[in-house]
Amino acid sequence: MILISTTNPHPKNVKIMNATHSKLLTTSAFTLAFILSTLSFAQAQNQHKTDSGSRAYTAKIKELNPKLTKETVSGEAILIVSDNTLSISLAVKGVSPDLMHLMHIHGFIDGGASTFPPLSADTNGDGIIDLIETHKYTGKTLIPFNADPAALVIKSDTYPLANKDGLVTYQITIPLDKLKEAIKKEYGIDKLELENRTIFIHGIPEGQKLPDSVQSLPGVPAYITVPIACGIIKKL
Ligand SMILES: [Cu+2]
Repeated sequence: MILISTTNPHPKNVKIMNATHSKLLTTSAFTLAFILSTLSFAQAQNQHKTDSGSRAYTAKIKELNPKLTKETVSGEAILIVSDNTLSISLAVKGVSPDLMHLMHIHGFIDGGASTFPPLSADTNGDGIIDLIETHKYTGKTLIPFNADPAALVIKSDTYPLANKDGLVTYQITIPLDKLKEAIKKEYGIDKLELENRTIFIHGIPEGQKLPDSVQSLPGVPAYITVPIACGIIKKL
């Protein structure tokens, strides 16, 4: 890196870089830093090619079911398709601290566009938009943000753990071919289209009160799957 080279004739630049680093977790700086680092990596790998076909997507994560979390949940995810890989990076704050949070891309099998679940999505009127009530707006669970997304194992204990301040982060790069093959086999989806699908963050602590009417997947307690935030994926 030129900026931190000892022969750098402009030592002030080092200070600028440090200032940038301290702001990494503010979402706009986070976005930019991640995109630049991923794209420059991809470019370096693609120098011999005329068209890398890189595409970048972003999702603003906003809270769903605000009564379930003490803090306002907000964050951002960046997805980059480049050089036959998918890189996912996410930072969300305000979630339940010290808790593993299930998070996924949800979507419709037919590729239909998701819409952010409105308050009226709570069809059983228990004050909570549960996972089942989101299906009409955002489709079903497709790709897990765990240690091996392309394996498509939704029931997993390798989802990210929020820190003591309620910040949860996730970063992974996976082979695109493997993911495309898996979603074709598992869901019959021919084309991996990320735009207008939805990223969901789930989960509250086991002891936290939930109405009995809150629905979940068969055999999975509602406190694990109840959505606390989501964001629609848009092409940059
Ligand atoms: Cu999910």
